[in-house]
Amino acid sequence: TPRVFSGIQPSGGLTLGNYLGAIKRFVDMQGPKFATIYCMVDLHAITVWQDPAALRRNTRELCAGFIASGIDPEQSILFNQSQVPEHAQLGWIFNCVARMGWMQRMTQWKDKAGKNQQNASLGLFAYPSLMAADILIYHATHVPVGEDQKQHLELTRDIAIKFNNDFGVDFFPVTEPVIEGAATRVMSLRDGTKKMSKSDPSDMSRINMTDDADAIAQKIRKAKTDPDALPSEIEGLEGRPDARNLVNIYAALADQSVEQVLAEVGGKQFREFKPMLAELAVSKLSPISSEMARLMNDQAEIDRILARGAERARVIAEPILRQTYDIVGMVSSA
Ligand code: AQP
Repeated sequence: TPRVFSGIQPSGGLTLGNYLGAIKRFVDMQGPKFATIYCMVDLHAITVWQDPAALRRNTRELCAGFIASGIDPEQSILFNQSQVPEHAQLGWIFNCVARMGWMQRMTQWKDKAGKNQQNASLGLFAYPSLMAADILIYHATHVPVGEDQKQHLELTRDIAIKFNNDFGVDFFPVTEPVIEGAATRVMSLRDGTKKMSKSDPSDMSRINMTDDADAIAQKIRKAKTDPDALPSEIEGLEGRPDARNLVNIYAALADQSVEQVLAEVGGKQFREFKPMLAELAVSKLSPISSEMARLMNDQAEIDRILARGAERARVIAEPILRQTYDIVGMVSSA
């Protein structure tokens, strides 16, 4: 069975962007077609400063978010990255395969490092190389992600190809990004040209998975829009990023296409559409947030799930690391 791998950073609370762009699609990929492996990438999170207590809490809350959204920890392998040391070990090998120039071209590096690159961590620069290791340590072939991760996945392919060429082997597979659906890029509620993000200083820019019904309704009511009515065809959303964003969110939450949504709501004003969207969002998200809160009451159980997931992950990762070391020429004890 082909393997699916994806991860989310415990660098803050989950947003609607993470849910629609990633977790909801992770749930869809569970089933007989794929072996699914989902990870809380804590080693990635610390590429920028994380308060240790907050990191621990965010990791557990993220695990609760996965399960509350429908990831079954029996069917999928669910774990946190630092408990499977093979990620970091393969990441080091890939640091020696990847080129500085490749990393320098990454838009996430440029955005996150900002003007003062000299002051960014070395880990932030090497982020995509560790991400390639996350995927390839399982020989995963399918990686569901949001649009913003496309460039990193291309780099993962480049690393796999260069490794195979350098050592004259056909060892690492070339992975396929799976970027599908209406919400591969959920935008800020305050600015339809900016990605909705955990780390945006404005809480009004995003819907958090832990927001209550009132907060969700208020954020949608205050979301930026334009004065025009909704179009009945998709072309009518061109040049209207805020309108497009709300329609995309509606479509993704309702499991409909954008065309279907516009056929239904075309001609309506935002003052009519926003309450519809708020009601839909609350009906889909509040069961998840209450289940998250319930799961967070038993942290020992969450820790057991993560430890068990890590054990299962290592069964796959350990032999692949051993073979990699062998290909590279490391002397082993066996
Ligand atoms: N706005 C988004 N729309 C669609 N997908 C999104 N993803 C993130 N934001 C959106 C997808 O969620 C997965 C996990 O992302 P991540 O936590 O590893 O990192 P990120 O992309 O950096 O997320 P944030 O929320 O923007 O965090 P910060 O603010 O810390 O940088 C990925 O599949 C991503 O595509």
